[in-house]
Amino acid sequence: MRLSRYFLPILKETPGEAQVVSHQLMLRAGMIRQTAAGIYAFLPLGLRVLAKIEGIVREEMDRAGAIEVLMPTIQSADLWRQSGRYEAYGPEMLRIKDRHDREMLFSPTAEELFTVIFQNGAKSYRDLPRNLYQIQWKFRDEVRPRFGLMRGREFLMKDAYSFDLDFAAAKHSYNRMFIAYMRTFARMGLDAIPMQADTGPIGGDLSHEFIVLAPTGESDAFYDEAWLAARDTSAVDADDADALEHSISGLNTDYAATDEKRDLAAEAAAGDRLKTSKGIEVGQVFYFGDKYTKAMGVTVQGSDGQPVTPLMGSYGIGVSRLLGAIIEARHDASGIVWPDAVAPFKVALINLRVDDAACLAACEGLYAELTANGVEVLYDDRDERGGPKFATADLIGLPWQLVVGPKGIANGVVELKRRATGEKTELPMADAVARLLA
Ligand code: 5CA
Repeated sequence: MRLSRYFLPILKETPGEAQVVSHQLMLRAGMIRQTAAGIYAFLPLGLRVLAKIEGIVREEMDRAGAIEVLMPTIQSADLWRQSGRYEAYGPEMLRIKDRHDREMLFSPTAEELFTVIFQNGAKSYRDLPRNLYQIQWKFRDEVRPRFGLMRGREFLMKDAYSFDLDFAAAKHSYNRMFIAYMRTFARMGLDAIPMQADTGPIGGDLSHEFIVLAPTGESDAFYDEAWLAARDTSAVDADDADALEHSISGLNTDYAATDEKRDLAAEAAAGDRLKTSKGIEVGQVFYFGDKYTKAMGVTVQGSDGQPVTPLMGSYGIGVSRLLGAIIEARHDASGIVWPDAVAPFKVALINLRVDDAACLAACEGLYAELTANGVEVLYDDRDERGGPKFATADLIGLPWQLVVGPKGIANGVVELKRRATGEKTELPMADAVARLLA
């Protein structure tokens, strides 16, 4: 992408409306704009990151055996009356009337709809286990939307719903999601700690929140410092229910709980190892058994011909919130430092002298070659001085900067800078290309 033709409305000043660094940087880097309280437009750069995050979430869900669907955002009140949640949900639910005076709502979560859709398609025990998921916009009329995408009113969520015949199978489904979440967040460069959590309006008695430690987080976290060491869950075999249960209970021997689930005896046992911190909840998993299937009269035929009420869990990831969480974890004084896996482009190609024929030819050649090889390049071909170009590249945080100037070109070299470390290397053009293709 040529910057001269892109839509990247950078702000020079930090907007007064933003209190936390991720919100400030997203506004300054031209990623998002607020259109109403807690409601945001995604500009091209923000949309690219959102799509990268979605991509990782989708790959890990698919790998865990979940099946993607897409449900409507607008649902009927009657559907929610079947579970009793239409009245129970309270003012966070955005209630709407259509032209015929029918009561509708904008989905804040989707247990009811997935339950009905599942019932419609599943008749016997052979249709279970299943896990259906979507990546879809939600609306919650939060009293205090704040911190940009972190507590929005309209936000993008990945929500998955599992259906099983008995508790052992349902626990395996829960564990599969648990391990998929560990992998998902690790791929985004985040250390997310699973913590025992309260279930709130979703219900049930087993739940974990995945918390990224950050001073600007809104959750209170209490955990054993053993969690601060990296955990590698990549080798765990999620198909083997016993091995998976063993790995997860192994992980959970180290204490970690949110405010509502604190266990003072466990905290005393942790002694000096107990840490407290603010954190950002990037995902939550719930097991709630037959809460919805029973209320909504869902059964399938069991292997003995008798009706069985499926047991459910639901599993959410705050996809748009993750943009904020990643920036909170990965930034410096000059701007965002994107982890490679979610960066909107891999390289900022910076031409220091657009009026110099040799620089121009070198940049055009590099841009063509990198792009042809599938490298995502944002090419700063604007007629600007070096200073603002470097400032823009640092602010938007692309992992690499490839800098082309007249002195270097005279000697046949370009400069490659790694955004995360600031390390700069001068090297021949072909070597720079090879490094970026690796
Ligand atoms: N139905 C269940 C799981 S599918 C559910 O709704 N879970 S939840 O309430 O925990 O939401 C899932 C995730 O959405 C949360 O972990 C959080 O990361 C994100 N989320 C919740 N509220 C907001 C909000 N107001 N703004 C941005 N993200 C949010």
